Amino acid sequence: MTLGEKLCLVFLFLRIVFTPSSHGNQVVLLDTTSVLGELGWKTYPMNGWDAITEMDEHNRPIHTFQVCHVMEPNQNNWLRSNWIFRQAAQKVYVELRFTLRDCNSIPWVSGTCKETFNLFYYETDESHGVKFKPSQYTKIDTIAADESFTQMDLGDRILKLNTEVREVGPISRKGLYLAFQDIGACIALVSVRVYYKKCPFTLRNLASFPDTVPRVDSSSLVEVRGACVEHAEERDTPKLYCGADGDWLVPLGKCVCSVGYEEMDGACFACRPGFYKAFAGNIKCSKCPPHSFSYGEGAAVCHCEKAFYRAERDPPTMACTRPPSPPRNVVFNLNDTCLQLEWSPPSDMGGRRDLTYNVLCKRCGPEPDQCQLCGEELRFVPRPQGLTNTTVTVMDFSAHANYTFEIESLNGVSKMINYPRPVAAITVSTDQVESVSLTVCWQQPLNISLLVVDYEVKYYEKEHEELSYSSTRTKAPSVIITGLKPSTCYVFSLRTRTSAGHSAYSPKYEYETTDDTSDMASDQGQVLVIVTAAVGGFTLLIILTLFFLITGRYQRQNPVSPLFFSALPYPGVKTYVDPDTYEDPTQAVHEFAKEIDPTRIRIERVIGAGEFGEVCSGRLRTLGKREIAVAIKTLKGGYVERQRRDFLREASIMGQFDDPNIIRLEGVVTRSRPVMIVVEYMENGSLDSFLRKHDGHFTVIQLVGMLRGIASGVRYLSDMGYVHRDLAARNILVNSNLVCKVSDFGLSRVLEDDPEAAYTTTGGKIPIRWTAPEAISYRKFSSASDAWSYGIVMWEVMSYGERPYWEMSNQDVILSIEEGYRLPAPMGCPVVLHQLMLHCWQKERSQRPKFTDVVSFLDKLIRNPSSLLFLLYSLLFDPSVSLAESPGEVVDYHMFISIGDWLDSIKMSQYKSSFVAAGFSTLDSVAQMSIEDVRRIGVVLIGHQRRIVSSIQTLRLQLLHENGFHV
Ligand code: ACK
Repeated sequence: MTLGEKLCLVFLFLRIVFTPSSHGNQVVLLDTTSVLGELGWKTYPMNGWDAITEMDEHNRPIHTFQVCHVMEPNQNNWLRSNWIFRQAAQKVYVELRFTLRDCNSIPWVSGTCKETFNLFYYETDESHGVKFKPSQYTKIDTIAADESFTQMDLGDRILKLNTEVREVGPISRKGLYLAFQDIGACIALVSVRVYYKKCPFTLRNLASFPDTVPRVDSSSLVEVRGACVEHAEERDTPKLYCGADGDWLVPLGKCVCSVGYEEMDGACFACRPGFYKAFAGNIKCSKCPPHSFSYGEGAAVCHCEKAFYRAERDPPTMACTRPPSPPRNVVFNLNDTCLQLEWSPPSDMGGRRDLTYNVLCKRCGPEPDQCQLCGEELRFVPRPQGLTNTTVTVMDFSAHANYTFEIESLNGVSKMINYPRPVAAITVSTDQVESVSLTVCWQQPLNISLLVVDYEVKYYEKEHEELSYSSTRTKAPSVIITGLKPSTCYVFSLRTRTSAGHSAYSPKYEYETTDDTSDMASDQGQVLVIVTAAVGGFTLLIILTLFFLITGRYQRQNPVSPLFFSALPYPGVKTYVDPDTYEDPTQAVHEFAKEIDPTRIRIERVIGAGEFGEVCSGRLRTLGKREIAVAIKTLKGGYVERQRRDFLREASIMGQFDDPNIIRLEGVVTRSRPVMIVVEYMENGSLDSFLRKHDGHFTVIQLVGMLRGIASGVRYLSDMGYVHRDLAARNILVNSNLVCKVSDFGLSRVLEDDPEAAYTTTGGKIPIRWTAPEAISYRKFSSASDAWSYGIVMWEVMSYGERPYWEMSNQDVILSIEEGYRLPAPMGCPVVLHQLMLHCWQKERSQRPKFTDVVSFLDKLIRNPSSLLFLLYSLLFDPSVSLAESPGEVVDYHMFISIGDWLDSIKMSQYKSSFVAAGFSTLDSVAQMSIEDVRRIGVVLIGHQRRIVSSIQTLRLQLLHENGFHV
């Protein structure tokens, strides 16, 4: 045995421990550590490289090749692998692990000992019988050791294992041989691993991407198109790029779950029975709207219950509805030229608001069955069909005839039924038309700054009170009223319509006509004079005095006394003035905001950062020497004039408002530095973070109370003619009493500051998720677009500060809204509140609710919490319906006979034993539980706590309702 062989053999007695390298995205073509039998590699010459196979502790072979002819010159020892099939690889990686002896540590070998070896390859389609010819081989690299070992290392039995990786490629033949050339080093080749890299099969954005082999050129990526998973469809072509290292890069596009399917853990699952999903998108299945159901799985829409329908244009999110009941209380008012029919709306609107009326006229003979349809000679004003008001005027009828009018109420689903629809009928005989006429005059109001559009005189027979009344409009300050009955007491009142709207009605005046109808022939008839005059001052007042001047037969019913009424629609409400209309913005600030002496302000701490500088909390000494808590917005130094103007614009706007639900401006500091805006302090900060911090802590009624406050604030703004444009929970502040106030004013500047605002194609910057479609597309901002945003705020509140549309991109939000998708009800949100949200998100902006109606709707809910269980939103929303009249439909908790059933129904079955173990075994006892109780029994996940607590609240309301509870 040569010295070299001795040196080399020493390796075998040392345990070489190596950790496996990562194989995540590698396809291994050869790994000598996993070959169980002989490797069968060839050596040239035979006594050059030496193959030694040892067994490891798991009895697996370690194939090692050694060579160590360091004493002899001109070594040329080759070791050749077997043929390696390259499979799909275009480029392969060769990983070598070896030890190498340091020549300096071997005496007497200088000149002959080497510290490198060479790696070669030869690509060929032939897998067998290829003779070894070194000249065919291409050199890959000379391999040197990072760490060679010495005699001392041998003594310590520490072996330094080197790992070297080399790339080989591009390879086009079926396979390759590797060859190792030793030129006189002392090497032990411990393992050889040949692999190629691939981007492995993956699922991303509901699309699957196959195993992909990267390009040889490491700077170019392979574009791979994904295939949507089952029940998903492409939204934008899903793509990934396969990088040279086998990593997937740059995900683009995506698939979304198809109609009837929802996303869960990267797959699309069918909606459960009772749920539906009408639009493709990554949204959850929604519960079927009221009066609809889905029996099977994967429903795209829910079918209407028997006798309930959906009109062609009703969105699938809308409850199924039914035709209305007939109109009620039909009355008529007849004079010699016209017949006015009037009725009350039906008691059951069928759950819809698109109510119209048709009037059918029949002319009847003496017998009831001798009726035929009236001819075209009869004129209906405005028309006989499709009436939206509860009145119609019929003209050109014949005297001495019997007419029967059938009035039918219709809504969007009336044509769905083909059986005869119930009508309300009234028969009118025109025999009695004998009347007197009366001229009513009044004096034009003086000093009215507003333009008078016209006057309306309303009158009715005193005996019939206001059941049926007539009214007439005129631009002149007088009108001749014909067709009055002789010897009948009438009640009159008058109102003015100005450019600002209607005034209130004047007080009522009574007048009894005489029995003398002969005046009909005279031009003048009987005359009633109402004298009006205007008094100065901001609010328009009109004095009405009545004189009854009836030629020859003077009668006086009321004492002559001055009476006052307001002619403006909202007495005392100012309109908002855009500060930008002031040439000098400083003038606007001083018009609307008080200048505060800065010595009255004490800044205590910084509470946040605004666009223009810090927001601090502190105290303000009022002029009455009291100290109040305030928030102080500062304008940081180094501002330019434009920034100062933009900063103070907010104060100019806020200073015009005075409402308990609008953040109050205390004043400004503009005459010294820093420039400040001082506003009332709101202890709980902004609503979104407040709700997120207190997830699940409030009752539904408390949340509705907050929403009511916000709606009332925005009602005030819209009455003032101010459009907020950026209503969002982050722009609402909450004080220690949970009172919510609208803040962040400043028009376009607000949007510039808002981190949510994104630039649109039309150039503006808009908080897409909160903004109505017409405002996004063509910047049509109005109180109706504020109503849309208010609906989003409702959703944020009811979901405790969840991000609207979650992680959907702005582009997807716009698209899905366009496709009719609307946010589903947050968990535990009563249906009526979600329906109000949907009402706010009507595409047609005129159909969105007015803030005054929203406030009164929420008031009704607060006054009668059990109404949160009513499903008939449209009934509740109708301002004319009081809750006492509309019991609606109540979710029946009697279905849940046990705690187990209840928990099953809210998908929280896993907590059954926790409830029972903690002694909560009846629904009554559960209804008493607080959130702390829920936590105590072991519900730790916040989402679960929330689901259970909201269901407990509903349950509690149900129980209260059953016990006749009323607030
Ligand atoms: O969520 P927050 O605590 O509430 O953080 C922001 C921060 O200042 C930056 O705007 C808070 N903030 C703004 N105005 C007021 C205020 N009037 N009262 C209390 N905190 C306020 C807001």
